[in-house]
Amino acid sequence: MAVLPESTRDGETSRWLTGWLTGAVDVDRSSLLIDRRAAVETTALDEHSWVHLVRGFVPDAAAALDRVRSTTPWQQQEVLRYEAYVPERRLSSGLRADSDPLLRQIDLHLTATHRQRFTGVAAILYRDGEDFQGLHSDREMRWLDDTLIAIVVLGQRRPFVIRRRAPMREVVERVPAGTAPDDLVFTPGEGDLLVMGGACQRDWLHGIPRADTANPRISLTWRWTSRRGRPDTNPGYVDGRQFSDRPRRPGTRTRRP
Ligand SMILES: O=C(O)CCC(=O)C(=O)O
Repeated sequence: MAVLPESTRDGETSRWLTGWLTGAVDVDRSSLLIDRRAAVETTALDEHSWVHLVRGFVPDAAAALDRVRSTTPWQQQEVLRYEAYVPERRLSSGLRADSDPLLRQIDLHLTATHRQRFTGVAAILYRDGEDFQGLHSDREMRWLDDTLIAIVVLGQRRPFVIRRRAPMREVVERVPAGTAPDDLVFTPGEGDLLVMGGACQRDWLHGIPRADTANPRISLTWRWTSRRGRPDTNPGYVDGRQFSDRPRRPGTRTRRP
């Protein structure tokens, strides 16, 4: 596997990254686990936000799913709701991008494509269709005017719903994700790459609703923010919500499943 040069002097890194994308960098093709030249389909959500979908980005997604599922130290995250910690309906884990050849190649590819260093990798396991993720945006990045969220999805194709953020007084979940007339629904899975960009985390929500399937789905997420603009200072779900005079407790806690 070719290695990205450490040096950023004299455009060496830039030339290397261009070579990676065009195939000019000398790589042992049999060790490639991604399709560097897979076509990118772009959907403009509005003039500030967009979604890229790259179908078949991980050609042998079934093998990748088995490996990531069996080697990841999955954790059960619990979220403080009122007075009780409630388990999330999914398992998750933080992985190092250099811990596995597939993750390393994806990381390299995202760096080459977007010319930014991402933070990665947040892994989520939806064990079956009962595991889900409600509509939300990745506000924990705080600077939301210009972000990239790149998600490689292994396993079951399921609706990935994108909805324009409503005014604060509207309760988002009143209309289930994927059923509002203006909802956009993508169905990444089986090795596709989906990237949300621009002001998508500021102006739009995304979620993975419950689905009628017994099959697993794994998402691997890389994030980047330009840190430009005004940071979002509203409390996030990790801050928890407490409606008593007991001392404030952490908004989330983690245990092994
Ligand atoms: O699983 C996915 O495809 C999306 C994950 C997600 O929205 C998140 O972790 O914030």
